[in-house]
Amino acid sequence: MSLSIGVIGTGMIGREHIRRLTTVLSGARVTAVSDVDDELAGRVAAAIGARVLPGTKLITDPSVDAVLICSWGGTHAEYVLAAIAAGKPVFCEKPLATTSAAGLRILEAESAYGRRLVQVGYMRRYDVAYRALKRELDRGTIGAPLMMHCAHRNAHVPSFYTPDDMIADTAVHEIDMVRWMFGTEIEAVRVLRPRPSSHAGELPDPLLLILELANGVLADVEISVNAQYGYDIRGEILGESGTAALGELSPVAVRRTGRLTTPIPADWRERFLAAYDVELREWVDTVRAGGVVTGPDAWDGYAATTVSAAAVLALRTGKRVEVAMADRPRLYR
Ligand code: NAD
Ligand code: ISE
Repeated sequence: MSLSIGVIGTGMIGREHIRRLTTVLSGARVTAVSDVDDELAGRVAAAIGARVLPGTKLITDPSVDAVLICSWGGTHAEYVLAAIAAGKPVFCEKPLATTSAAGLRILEAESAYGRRLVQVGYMRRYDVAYRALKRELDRGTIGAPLMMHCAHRNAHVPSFYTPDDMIADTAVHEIDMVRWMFGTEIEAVRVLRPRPSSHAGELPDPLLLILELANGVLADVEISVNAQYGYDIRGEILGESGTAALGELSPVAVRRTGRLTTPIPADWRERFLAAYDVELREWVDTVRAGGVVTGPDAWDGYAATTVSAAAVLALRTGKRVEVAMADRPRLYR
């Protein structure tokens, strides 16, 4: 029997995931959708033969086995809590919550339920290049890690993008990735403001985050959200005896008139296409089999949100901010 999924939020990534669930992956169908934009929800539902339901009704509806949340970040926690209360598996796009307190409420609710139902959409953990980089690190190929240099460049962002979004919406991916890469927590964060780009309007763009990990590794993260030339994600680890970096990913290289050119992805949809496929395929397969999901869990979501909130404070104050994290509940140990 295929898994019946209800999707909340039919914007950019909601529609991407619906396309993936209905035309790429097997074993799942989208039976209901929800969006505060009724007209949009209606159009999306009509195209796939699904029903339109208000978000909280969708979660409890008997035709929905599992929930996929793709609405704006500030709405995620309420829907995740409703899914836990209904005892339904829930895949929540990042961030899990927009405040550390809301993340903590989710940890408490899931712990009280007694079984992990929540997975968070930190898809870099499923990306072939990040996985290869982690394999080299774990094999000890480059010796003990000392630093990681990261860059996260968006060609453009919408005009409503705020300085906080540069961290909570964009840098939060690197925050999750370095925790996973090094298997340790981030203890403190600083945010520096280089000379702003003339393409950035009022935004302090680019930013440079310095993440201090509990194992002594320092990760620097360049966030540029008006990079113009394309979507470019970089990462290099400096170890005691070598370096390992994400490779160049283009399937084609053109040599012509004295130049070598390779295409650069336009945006996250193109760059992480395959990672989203693997991420959702594993989630669907595990939930269908009645298993416990193995991807980034509510603790990972809580930790990323807590570090991101510390980084927002560091951006606003210009100070080094220590990350105040709750004790990890037994369910996530
Ligand atoms: P979007 O604005 O294109 O779509 C969001 C949709 O949610 C909109 O249609 C909006 O009307 C709807 N919505 C807002 N509040 C709602 C509510 N209370 N109930 C139901 N629907 C509601 O945004 P997007 O780019 O698709 O991003 C959505 C989420 O996905 C964000 O949290 C974002 O961070 C995340 N995202 C993750 C990735 C990734 O790489 N993993 C990429 C893009 C977006
Ligand atoms: C977007 O929400 C994502 O999650 C993308 O992966 C990220 O690159 C982009 O900066 C965000 O706006």
